[in-house]
Amino acid sequence: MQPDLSSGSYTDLLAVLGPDDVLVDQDLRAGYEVDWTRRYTGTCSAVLRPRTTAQVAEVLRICATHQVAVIPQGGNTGLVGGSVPRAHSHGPVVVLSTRGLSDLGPVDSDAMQVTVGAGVTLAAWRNAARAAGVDAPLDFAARDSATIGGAIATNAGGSRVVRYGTMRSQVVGIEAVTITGEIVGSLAGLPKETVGPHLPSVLAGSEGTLAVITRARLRLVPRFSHTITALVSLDSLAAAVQMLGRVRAGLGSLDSVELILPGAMELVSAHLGRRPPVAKGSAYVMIECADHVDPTDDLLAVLSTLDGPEGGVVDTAVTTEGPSRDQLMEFRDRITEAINAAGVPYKLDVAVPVAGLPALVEIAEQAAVTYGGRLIPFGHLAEGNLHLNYLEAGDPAAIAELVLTAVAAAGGTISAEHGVGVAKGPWLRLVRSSAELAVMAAMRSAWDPTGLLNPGVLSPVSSVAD
Ligand code: FAD
Ligand code: 2HG
Ligand code: ZN
Repeated sequence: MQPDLSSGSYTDLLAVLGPDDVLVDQDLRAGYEVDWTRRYTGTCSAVLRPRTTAQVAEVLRICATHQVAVIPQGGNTGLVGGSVPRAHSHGPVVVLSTRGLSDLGPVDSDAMQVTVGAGVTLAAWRNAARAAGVDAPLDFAARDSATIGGAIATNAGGSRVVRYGTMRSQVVGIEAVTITGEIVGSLAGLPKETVGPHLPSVLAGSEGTLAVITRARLRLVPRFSHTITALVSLDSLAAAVQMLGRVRAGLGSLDSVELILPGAMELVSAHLGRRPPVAKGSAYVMIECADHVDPTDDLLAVLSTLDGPEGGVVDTAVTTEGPSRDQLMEFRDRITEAINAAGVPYKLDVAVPVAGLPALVEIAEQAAVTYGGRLIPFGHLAEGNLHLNYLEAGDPAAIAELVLTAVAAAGGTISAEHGVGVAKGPWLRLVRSSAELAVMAAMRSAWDPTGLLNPGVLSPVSSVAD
C-alpha cells in the first residue's frame, strides 16, 4: 500500500487537473498499476492525467516541491516493468499518464514530418501519415496502444528497423518537461543540428528517468503501393542467417526480415487455430518487400538462388496485399498475444551479432531444461534480436544469468528494443562498465537531482522481484 498524497500536494494537483484527472480510487487506478504481461505490479497514491504540456509542467513542479515520485506511463504496453509502480517504494508515488497528450498536427508533406503529442498511438501516427499519402517508418503489434512518448522513451524497434532504424532515428524534434517544470527542446524539425548533445537522442531510451516527453516532431517515409510477403521454412537457423545476407544484398525494397522458431510457430498456430502455409522447418523467416513498383520478381529471383540443399530452404509461401497477406502476417504479429494467453511469461529481449544466433538459441534452450520453463523463441532476424520468452519459468533469475552472460560474452546486448525497466537492472553490469554506469548516474542526477523520476528503472540495483 502506498502512502496517501499529503493534503497540500493533493489540493495543488486538483487545482491544476480537476477531479476527473486525479484518480485516487483503487478501482480507477487498477488498470494503471499492472503491466501488459501481468508480471509487474504495485500501487500508486494517484494517477494523474494531464492534457497539455503546461499541465505536465505544473504537475511536475508540485511533485518536486512535495517530493512525490513520478512514473511516466504511455500506453502501458512496455515489457520490462518500467511503466507501473514498483511493489516497494518509499514515500508517495504517482503514475503520470500521458495518454491525454493526444494532439496530432497536420502532415507537412514538403518536410515529410508531423508534430504529435506524446500520447498519440503508433497507429494514429501511421493513419495520419497514410491519409496524406505517406507512411510512418515504425511498426509493431502493440500499435493501437503504444504511444509516441513510450516508443521514444524505450527507443522502440519493431519490424521495419532493417529499413529505417529504431525510434531514435525518427525523432527530428522533441519537447519535454523536467522534474522542476522546465519545458525544454525544439519542434522545428531540423534534420541537421549540431549544437552539442542532441536532445532527441539523449531522451531516446531514457525510459522516463530524465524528463517527461510531451511532444515530438517525427519523420515520415514514402507510402509504397506494392507490398509482398513471403514465409520461408528452412532446415536450420544457420540457413536462415545465411539467407539474411542474400536478401539484404539483393533486395533494395526489403522492409522486414522476421524470425519465428518452431516453439513460437507451434504456439501461435494453436492460438490462431491454423497451420502455417509452409512445410515444417527448423526455422521460419518472414520477409516483406515494399516498393513503388512490384517487387515480386526481385524477391522470387533471390529466393530461387536459395533452392536446393545448400540454401536450406524447405518450403516457401508468397502473398501480396489483401486478406491472405493479413492472415500470413498473423503468424508473426500475434505471437506475443499467444504467449500472454498461455501464461505470464518471463521475457528476455536480447541481440547478438547475427552469426551468434544459433549458439545463443542452444544456450536459451539449455536454460529452460536446467532451470525449468518452456522456451518460445522468435524475433527480428536482421538485427540479431531474439525474444526469448519462458512460460512457467522455474527460476527466472537463474535463466537470465545464464542467457545474459552468454549474450554479453558474444558481444551482444541485454536489451535490444524493450529497454531495461526493472527487469534487467541486475544485469546492466554485464554490458556497462563501472565508469559507464557512473556517467549514466551523473547524467540522471543532473536532470533529476532528488531521484523522483521513475526510481528503480534503469538502475543496477533494481531486481526482477521489484
Ligand atoms: P509504456 O509501456 O507506458 O512505458 C514504457 C516506458 O517508457 C516506461 O519506462 C515509461 O516510464 C516510459 N514513458 C512512457 N511515456 C513516456 C513519456 N511521455 N515520457 C517519458 N517517459 C515515458 N517493442 C518494440 O520495441 N518492438 C516491438 O516489436 C514490440 N512489439 C510489441 C508487441 C506487443 C503485443 C506488446 C504488448 C508490446 C510490444 N513492444 C514492442 C513493447 C512496447 O510496445 C514498446 O516498448 C512501446 O514503445 C511502449 O510504449 P508505451 O506507450 O506503451 O509505453
Ligand atoms: C515483437 O517483436 C515484440 O513481437 C514483442 O517485441 C516480443 O513478446 C515479446 O517478447
Ligand atoms: Zn520485437
